Amino acid sequence: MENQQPSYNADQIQVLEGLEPVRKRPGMYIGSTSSRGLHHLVYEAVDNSIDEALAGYCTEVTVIISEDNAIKVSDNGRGIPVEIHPQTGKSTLETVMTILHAGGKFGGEGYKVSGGLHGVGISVVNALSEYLKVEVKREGYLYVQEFQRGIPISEIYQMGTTEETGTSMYFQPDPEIFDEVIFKYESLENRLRELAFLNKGIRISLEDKRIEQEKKSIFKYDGGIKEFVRHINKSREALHESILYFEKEKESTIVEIAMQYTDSYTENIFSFANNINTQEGGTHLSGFKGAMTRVINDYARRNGYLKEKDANLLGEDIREGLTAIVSVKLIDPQYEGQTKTKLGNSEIKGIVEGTTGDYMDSFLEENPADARIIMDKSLRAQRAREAAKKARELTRRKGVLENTALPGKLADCSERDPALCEIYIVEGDSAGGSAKQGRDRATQAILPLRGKILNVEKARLDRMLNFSEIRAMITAFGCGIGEEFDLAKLRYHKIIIMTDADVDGAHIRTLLLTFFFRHMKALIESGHIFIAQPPLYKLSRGKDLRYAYSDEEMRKLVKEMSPEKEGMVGLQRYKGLGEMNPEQLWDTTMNPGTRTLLRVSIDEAAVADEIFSTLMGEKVEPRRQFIEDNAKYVTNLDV
Ligand code: 0RA
Repeated sequence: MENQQPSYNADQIQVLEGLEPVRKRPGMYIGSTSSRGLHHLVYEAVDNSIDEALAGYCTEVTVIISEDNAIKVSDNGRGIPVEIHPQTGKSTLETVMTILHAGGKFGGEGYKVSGGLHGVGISVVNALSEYLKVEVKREGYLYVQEFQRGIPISEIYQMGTTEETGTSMYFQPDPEIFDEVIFKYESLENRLRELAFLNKGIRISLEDKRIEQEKKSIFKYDGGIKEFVRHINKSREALHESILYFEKEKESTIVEIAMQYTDSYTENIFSFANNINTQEGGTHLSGFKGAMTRVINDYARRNGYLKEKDANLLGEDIREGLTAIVSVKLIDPQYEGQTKTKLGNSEIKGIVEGTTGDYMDSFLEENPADARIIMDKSLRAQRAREAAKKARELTRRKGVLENTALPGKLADCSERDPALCEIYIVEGDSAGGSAKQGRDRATQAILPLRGKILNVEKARLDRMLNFSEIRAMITAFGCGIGEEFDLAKLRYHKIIIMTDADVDGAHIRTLLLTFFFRHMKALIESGHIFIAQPPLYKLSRGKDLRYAYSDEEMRKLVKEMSPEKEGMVGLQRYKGLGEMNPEQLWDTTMNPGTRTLLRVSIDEAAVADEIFSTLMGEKVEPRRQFIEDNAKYVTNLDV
């Protein structure tokens, strides 16, 4: 867009909108005012620097969590222009900071590649910060301007000279807007690592300067998504050494794909559009899958892997064990779907299908040894699928998977509206017994599980169905599994995992979550999976009975209950759910009026995958390393 000379093109006559709507309805612009929305501010600021890098003018982005829990995002790009903007009569800097959606249009860039999930622009960060200071190094000078809740509290001023160029923003999110202003290092770290993988060569660093938690991470991947695939596969056994990779530009869309087969039984494809994780997939993913299925079948026929009489390989056969990153960068992305994470641009399907097809055709021709490995894996998956189908038909004939034959161990509830029903998956028969007696029979069903369930990370679906605990869950939930999964048939809208607060309990919980993640992912995505929070301690003094859910709360309660003499409080540490009687279990953990439930979500699919494959996979060393590195994090990862 030519915006330097004044002209009267229709697309340049636009309403200049101030920032009041952003403060009135923040959720509309950043999704929510929870922790998630708070972190979104950082990503919005970082996206602007990434855009500058993608335009070819910036190599480094640094993010600092300052001692006062504010954020500073800096880059070494060209710096936001400071001259008077013809349309507003103010500096471009002030225009970009104070006018909604001004970023792209006023900045004069052809197109913005990242621009955040909501693509809202830096002015939104300004509007939602109680204080923001922007520094621009440009044309020999350092310029500064300060704002409060989006309103300039200074003119733009010069603060000396500099040979450098770049932009930096320091901002304090507004506590009037956000539920809580506390930044999580791990959340920022995960997203910045992902951005570094998706934008090869950019150095992105994160530094925590808060007292007692000083930390620093630096991410720079010259191999980009190729290294992303290696990272994802580090806890898996790769079937071939090389990582398949290509980057191609077609009709101003950049397609970049990396992949590698592993001996795993699940597919692991992550798709991105303009650096946004498209969790619901979309046209780019369809194009990729379509091309893979077509090219591999063609190759299999041409080279005798499939005989004339053989059935074609299905998409799921050729994707078993495949880890892939599909990343596209395009002009004007359209997002659809429930969570607006499904790419809708129809022209992208053909572009990805074409580029992937061309690349795969030559790769298979030029690398017959790797091609053989891919053929063998796909053919084995096809045979296993056919065997599993037979096994399923057999089990179905025996009635095990039928909705009507509810498992014997299930104590069902009487309510029939699934929206009002809950099912507690309880560890062990004894806790199951207490839960059965303590529950609200109308709405709460109890399914006790005996001992450990099978680690599904190490087995295909057909083997899993041999386990009665797995079958009991499938039949109780009522929504089937695998291809036949149907969320609409779910019999309980809350599925609540209730395990002991010890290592075994955590293990069972992880096994259950892995099972849901791999085979009933929609249950997690649609927010139906919860984790119960049983208390860790019982405190008593005379008739005064209280429960503590953390060590911190326990210490607080001890003080509260015995202000004068500490020794008088009876303290019991619960080792398992079985130590509570039915009434106590109801009071502390199951009563919908007073209990706390944690809803399980998978915002960061690649991270979730890493966690499950590392904790549950075959390789021991990465698991040991992961647990060592993340001892603190693992306790919270699944919620
Ligand atoms: C518009 C034009 C130009 C740079 C930028 C925007 C810019 C914005 C941000 C936000 C964060 N970092 C940034 N870096 C650059 C360049 C105009 C020119 O020099 O020709």
